[in-house]
Amino acid sequence: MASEKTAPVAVVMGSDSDMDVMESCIEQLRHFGIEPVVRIISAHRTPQVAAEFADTAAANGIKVIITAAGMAAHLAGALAGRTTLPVIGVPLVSAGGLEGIDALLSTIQMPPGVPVASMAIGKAGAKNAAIFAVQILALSDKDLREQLVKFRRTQQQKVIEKDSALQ
Ligand code: RP5
Repeated sequence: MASEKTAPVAVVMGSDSDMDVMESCIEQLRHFGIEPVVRIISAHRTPQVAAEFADTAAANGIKVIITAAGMAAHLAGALAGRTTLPVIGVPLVSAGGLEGIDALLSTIQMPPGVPVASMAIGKAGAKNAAIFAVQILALSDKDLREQLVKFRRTQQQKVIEKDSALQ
């Protein structure tokens, strides 16, 4: 795992039970050559650790923070309130929860002044969080920009091939 000093992206999840879904986020980042800092930090169970992480993230070289949490998912907002780094939130489905709607609303409904970029619920959101983080970094990174163009082209080609196979 890359050290916080050099990794530009952090993937922070509220529980180890979120890891199954967030693996797809981590894998997607690796596809673009980014080895993220991965942490399990809970806004509710370890609030002091969350505060310290947010307070030191920028100084540790992190440029984008991706968070993932289920239920009353306050992790993204709790971190966003303590840093000016962009925070991307992935709402997750939890056992006994409300199919992720609870986490979606908790993540997305931020008060004006402290934005969180909320993705879709679950795996799609986890993957998109990685791509969105890359898009942010690509603003000042030509290599990432080129990789994104290639990624989109490959994606487009796959759909066209599937369509052709049906004709
Ligand atoms: C959230 O509560 C976590 O992000 C997780 O999605 C959910 C349940 O956590 P566990 O009880 O599985 O640790 O804080």
